[in-house]
Amino acid sequence: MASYPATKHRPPAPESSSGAFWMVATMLLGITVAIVGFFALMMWADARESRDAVAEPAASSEATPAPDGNVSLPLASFAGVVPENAAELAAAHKPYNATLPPVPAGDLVKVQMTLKDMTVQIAPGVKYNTWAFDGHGAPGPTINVREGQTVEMTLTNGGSIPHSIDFHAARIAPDRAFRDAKPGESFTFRFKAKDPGIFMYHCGTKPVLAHIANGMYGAIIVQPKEGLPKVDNEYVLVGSEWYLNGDGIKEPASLDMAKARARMADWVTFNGYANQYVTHPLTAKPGETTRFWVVAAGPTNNVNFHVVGTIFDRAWVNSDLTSPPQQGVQTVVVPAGGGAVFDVKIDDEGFYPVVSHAFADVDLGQVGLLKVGNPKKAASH
Ligand SMILES: [Cu+2]
Repeated sequence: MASYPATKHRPPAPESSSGAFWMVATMLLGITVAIVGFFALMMWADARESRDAVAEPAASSEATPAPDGNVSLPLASFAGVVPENAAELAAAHKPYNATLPPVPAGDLVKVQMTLKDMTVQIAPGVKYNTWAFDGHGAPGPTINVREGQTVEMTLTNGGSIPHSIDFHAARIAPDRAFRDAKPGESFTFRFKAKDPGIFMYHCGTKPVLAHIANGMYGAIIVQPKEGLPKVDNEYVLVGSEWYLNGDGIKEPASLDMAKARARMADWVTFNGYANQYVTHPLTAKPGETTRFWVVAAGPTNNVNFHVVGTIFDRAWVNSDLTSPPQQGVQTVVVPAGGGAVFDVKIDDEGFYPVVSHAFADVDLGQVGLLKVGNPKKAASH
């Protein structure tokens, strides 16, 4: 900064004591300028520091708590954690019946569901506190109707908090039909099954992520009026994943909402229990055609449906049963909240793994076997 000699602008100094006065005044002015300069420098440095702090990510190791008190990191995984006698428990487990139930007769199909808090096993020796369906667990019962039938749904809330039921197969005002039922309350609504396909149903009470993650889902099938090509075996597979706050071995686990948000599943299943159709395979005879009705319940994961060792002869992608099926397809994405239908004719005896080809999910339990004929030994897929 340039400085100017004060004397230049100074009026002529009177003789004697006024010289000392100007000397003191000049010194005071100099000191003032120095102080003001010092503070200006400090303020500039401060401003620069705060700008840098905004630009740089927070270095703090503490996670920000989520609104429900969960912290987002770190998250503990219980993937694959089973007790020592897991093989024995898996063999003793009664698998969820995947066989498609028959279509009831008549124009009106009455469905009764009771929601209930219950502890179920989701893998050998792994217990989980669900909000699920009385008499079924998770998934709920498979409903199979024909296009044109009317479904009369009676929902009873036997749980401890409000729940609801959202049918993707319905065209209906959701604020009335899919409303919350208080604990102990029952209510009934009807809808006409107008659109053929396989559809998800689920509890739609907020937060939906928690209600689906806790087991509140299932499949409803609407057969097209004119029917699909006749097949020999029909199986329904509902994909879903589980997020645990403990290993579930000594004490039942409950939902870890932070893991559900982070998509960090511990177990991924077909029909609610890891690997159950590996231990208890689905069956077909050589030369038969098998139909898979698949829903991805999520709450978040898709099912990348694939049968190892074969190719789909017919695939109704997105369960659009009003259009011709695709042919010769290897893998089809069934989106979370969506469905698809697959026909496969297998001639050679053997074990054919049925998977989501997102292999992290196979690793976490979303795999089964289709046993064709009477092969000697299970495949190792
Ligand atoms: Cu619910």
